[in-house]
Amino acid sequence: MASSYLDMEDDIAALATPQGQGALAVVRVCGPGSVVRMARAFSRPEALQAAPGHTAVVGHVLGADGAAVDEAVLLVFKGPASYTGQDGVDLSCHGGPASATRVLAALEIVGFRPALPGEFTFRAFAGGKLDLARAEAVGELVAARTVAAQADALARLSGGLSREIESIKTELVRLAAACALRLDYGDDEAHEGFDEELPALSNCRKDCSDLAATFAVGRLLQDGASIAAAGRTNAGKSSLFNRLLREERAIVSEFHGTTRDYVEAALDLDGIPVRLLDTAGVRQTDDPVEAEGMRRSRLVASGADLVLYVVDAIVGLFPEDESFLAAHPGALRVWNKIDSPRAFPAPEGWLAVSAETGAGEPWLIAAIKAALLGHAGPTVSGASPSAGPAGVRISSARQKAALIKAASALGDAESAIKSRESLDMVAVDLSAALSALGEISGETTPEDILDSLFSNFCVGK
Ligand SMILES: Nc1nc2c(ncn2[C@@H]2O[C@H](COP(=O)(O)OP(=O)(O)OP(=O)(O)O)[C@@H](O)[C@H]2O)c(=O)[nH]1
Ligand SMILES: [Mg+2]
Repeated sequence: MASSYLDMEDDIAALATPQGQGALAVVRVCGPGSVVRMARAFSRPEALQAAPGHTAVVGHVLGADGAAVDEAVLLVFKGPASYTGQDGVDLSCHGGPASATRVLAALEIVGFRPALPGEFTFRAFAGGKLDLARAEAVGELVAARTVAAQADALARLSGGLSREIESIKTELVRLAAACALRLDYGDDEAHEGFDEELPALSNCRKDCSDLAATFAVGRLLQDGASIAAAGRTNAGKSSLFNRLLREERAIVSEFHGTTRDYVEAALDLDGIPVRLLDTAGVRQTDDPVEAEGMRRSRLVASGADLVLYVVDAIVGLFPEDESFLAAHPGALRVWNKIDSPRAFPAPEGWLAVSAETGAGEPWLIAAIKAALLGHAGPTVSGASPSAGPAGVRISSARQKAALIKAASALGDAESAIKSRESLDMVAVDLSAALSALGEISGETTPEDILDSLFSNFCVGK
């Protein structure tokens, strides 16, 4: 039978460091019987079992025949004062794939089950060590590709988002209690006097909407975006690509058709992890290889989050440019080579740049960021896309959906009060909002969603 996250009595093991060569490899085990089980594959079983939490024991991990498979430092954790809340051991063995493979095999022999992705963090969540928002932040922290994305995830892991959700929930619980009291003692005029709670209700709704709107930036920091440079041959796409990368990555030449296949590179654009793509320029050609390159480039450009459409300011606009832009209205229009005395002035709506001198680059970067944020949202009208009420941001679509659900239930509650509907209706809306917010912290999150959330983690986390 397939193992499940709910098999929390199992003793589990996994490699916590990446596969490959390194100074150390860390193998992690946890579970109620993990220390005793570990002792069965260790050269100093008594010392390990007697070790208090947060102490280290040095010895050899033993294989089935009792022979040493590696020397390791075992850091012992005793629940509940551990990451997962359960007993566990972090084994630092020698780096390199062979040591870790032999250690893991030795652990399986004594009955450890290979951990599922994110299973250690799941146990921390199930054991009440982390709420769901913080557990998600653990995965995001590991996956962060830029310093800004890492800092964003760390703020969530430190509880910034959880505290914000908790404070909205506390206020909603107070409102729900006030509502219930009125319903208990009320008569037909039960709604009277509740009008005074409208500002409090409206503040909660606004906090939920503002937080939902931070998804635009939060998602961009975590997931990043793909940006493709497209245009006719010789427009300066590869030159622009190299300038943005600060590296002579793609070949640049005065010959038309220099880039034959698309080239891609990772770029940290003011904290946004970007996959930057240079594509083959478009022109009439009889060369089947160049035609194939153009076909692939078109595919890449149509799959990108943003297209930088580059035109050579020395030759100006051609009908092909107009038809590309008509088909890609979201593309940023880049008028390149403005340093040349022969350059035509940039038409309205075009960003004048020089890939060669860097002129106009700050405006180009600002326009790219604005375009990416425009693409990502915000979907809650009137809300700021930057940071939420307490400077925190959300980063998952699941959190955003829950916040929109909560905001909409609170909007319904406001309308019910204003139109003097029965307070029963208000109570139902408040309870719906609380339950939606509970999905973020994990109190009301269905099991299948938990499964899919943790299965996106890496093994060993
Ligand atoms: N003066 C000037 N020349 C530029 C500028 N950008 C590119 N060039 C020149 O334009 C020519 C073509 O540049 P590339 O970057 O190779 O152009 P491309 O769009 O990648 O061309 P293909 O790969 O053929 O599609 C080269 O000779 C570059 O040096 C610029 O900003 N100013
Ligand atoms: Mg090129």
